[in-house]
Amino acid sequence: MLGDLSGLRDRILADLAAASTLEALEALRVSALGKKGSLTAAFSALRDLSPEDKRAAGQEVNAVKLVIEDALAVRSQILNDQALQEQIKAQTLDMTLPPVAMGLGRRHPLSRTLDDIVALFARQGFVLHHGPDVEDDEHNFGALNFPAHHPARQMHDTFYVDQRDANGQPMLLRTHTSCVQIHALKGATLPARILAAGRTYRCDSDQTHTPMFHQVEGVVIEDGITMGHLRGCLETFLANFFERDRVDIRFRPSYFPFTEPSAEVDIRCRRDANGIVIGEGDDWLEVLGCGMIHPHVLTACGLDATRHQGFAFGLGVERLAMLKYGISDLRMFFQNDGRWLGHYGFVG
Ligand code: 2NL
Repeated sequence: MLGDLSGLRDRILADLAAASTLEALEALRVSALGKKGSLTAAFSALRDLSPEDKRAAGQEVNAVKLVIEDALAVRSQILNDQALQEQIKAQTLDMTLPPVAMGLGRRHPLSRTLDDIVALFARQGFVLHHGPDVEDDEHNFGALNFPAHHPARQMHDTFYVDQRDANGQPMLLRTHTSCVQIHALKGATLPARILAAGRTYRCDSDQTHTPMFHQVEGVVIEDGITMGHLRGCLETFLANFFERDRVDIRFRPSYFPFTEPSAEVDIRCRRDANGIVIGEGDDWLEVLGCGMIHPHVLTACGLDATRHQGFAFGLGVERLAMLKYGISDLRMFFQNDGRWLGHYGFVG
């Protein structure tokens, strides 16, 4: 047993050098140094030697054991490093890659709806404008013909922030996207087709209201523009949005401070057991609001209301997304439930 000690050592060292996984290395350790291991057997064989031989042979076996333990430690270090490198490589996330393209996420149905709406109005020549979420009283109310202390201001359930404007009035979170239109109209060259899209805020939360929601608004100022043009613009948009050849709409008289006359727009629909079918049937469904821009609004934007006129409309993105995709609970939009997004989200 002790005779081929150097042969045993060389074989074990060769096996160690060839071990390519930590599991294989552990198996080798057990087969050499374990209870029934080959080197352990060499130690046991010392028992049968004379005391003089035992001493010299014992030192030899011990030396081999130390060499093998060293080799084990070195190989173990190398394999551990390799395993770590592989783990790091496997876990690498390239944050610059679009998650949707990697199959890791979905486009939120609201983002998709908002982009679709903007693209459809862009086809009709509207240019998209942006504005701040925190606004002053003048842009959110004053310029839009909400008189001071008018009850309509309360109707909007405004969120005020701890900051004041140049007139000492508290700043607020915009309650509609119309303020973006005011900013844009103030510097506009005419004719103008202006679109505003984004987040709006009202202190209201129940089954059909969330404190943050999205609007798209359009304003057109052009010589000779009429309510008839407004109707055509909305008919074209709604047919495209709901992917129908044409849709019937009807205008119902309404009231907004910033338009006169004002109308609510209904779309023809049918309600059946599966929900609402848009574009056919004998029912009507309200989809948006619109009107001719009030002269006070034009004046507030520095335009001569005796020479210029225009139309405007506003719509709720959540409402249109719910109708198009058959989503029944508004609050699901904001819960970021992965299962819900997996169902209603969009790939690409
Ligand atoms: C609705 C109704 C509407 C407008 C928004 C507007 C903007 C300016 C001047 C006049 Cl600068 N009007 N916007 C007009 C009519 C209706 O929104 O139900 N939105 C969800």
